[in-house]
Amino acid sequence: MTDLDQLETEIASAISSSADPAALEAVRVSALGKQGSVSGLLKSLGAMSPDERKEMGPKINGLRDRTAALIAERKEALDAAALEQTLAAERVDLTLSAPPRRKGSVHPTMQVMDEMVAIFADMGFAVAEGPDIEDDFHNFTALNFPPKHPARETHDTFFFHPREDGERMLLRTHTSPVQVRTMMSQQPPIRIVVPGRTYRKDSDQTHTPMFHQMEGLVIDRAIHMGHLKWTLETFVARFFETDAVTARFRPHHFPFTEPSAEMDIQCDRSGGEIKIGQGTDWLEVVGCGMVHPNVLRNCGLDPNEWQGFAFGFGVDRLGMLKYGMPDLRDLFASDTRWLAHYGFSAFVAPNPASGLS
Ligand code: 2NL
Repeated sequence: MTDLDQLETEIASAISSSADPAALEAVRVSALGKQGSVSGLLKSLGAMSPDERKEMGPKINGLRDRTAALIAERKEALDAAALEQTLAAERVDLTLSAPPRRKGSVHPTMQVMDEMVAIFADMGFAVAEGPDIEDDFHNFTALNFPPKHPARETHDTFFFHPREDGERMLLRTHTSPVQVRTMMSQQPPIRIVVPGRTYRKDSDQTHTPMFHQMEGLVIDRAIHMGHLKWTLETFVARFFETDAVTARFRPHHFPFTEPSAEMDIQCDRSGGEIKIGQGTDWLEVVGCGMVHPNVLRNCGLDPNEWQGFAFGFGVDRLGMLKYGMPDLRDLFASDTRWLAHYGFSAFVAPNPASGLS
């Protein structure tokens, strides 16, 4: 056996025994690569005599061609085997049910607003909305805030830089400017609730710089505090889904109402959670009062002809009470695990006939 035959036998055996593409590639490099054994033989042709080259040239080239063909054949076989193995190992079970899709949920504050609107709409209230960015007149002056009232200070209210005309716009500190706009643009009777975002420079365990309010306003002839009392008591009973609540009105002060009051409802805090409609504790739920004559006049209404009542709820706080959420700041933390727990289905809109929540 010549040296060439010997080399060819060795290469052929290395090719047929290479078990994967990487091993085969190593064999190819050792034979046909730049430093490979067959390549070395091809290079040696240049140094031979013409006769020798005539004899050895076809033999070495033949060796090179047969080696390349063997490698190609082996590569095809290895690739086919790898594919077979993948097909055997990776099966798709078409009977398997699809993994659950992540669903969003309605934020508790929005759910509570929807519940409140559903109840007030059932009583005949319309919903009114207005801008978050307000001017001094609609947020303070029309509402009978005296010129030096602390809420007008930059300490309590977010002000923008003054405009060219000197007007300092602000983030509304309550939704009342929407009621002012409604009184100035519509003839009474007026029955509206105003849900929306409000802003104050407050930040601690029970206050966030942005929070949600729902105010209400009723203007008609001969409206009195009895109407206010029935409206709020009926609302609270429906909201907390109890037959009756015991409420008390504590005297209070707001610049925009006279008289003013805060309404508390009786509750039981003894068991850790708050139970409405029983017990000996009191829970503050809403501020309210009869619309101040100055406010009516500022909005173009004659107080001798029209009277009304108004109220304001803190929506975030009311939701915490109803759904037992201990920390106000969780409402604004955007923690998806918390939201999945306290959130509501988007497919069940609250309405007073089928239940609120
Ligand atoms: C509170 C108190 C209240 C009003 C809001 C109001 C609006 C107009 C005229 C008169 Cl345009 N009053 N709103 C009245 C009483 C209380 O909110 O502490 N809410 C969280």
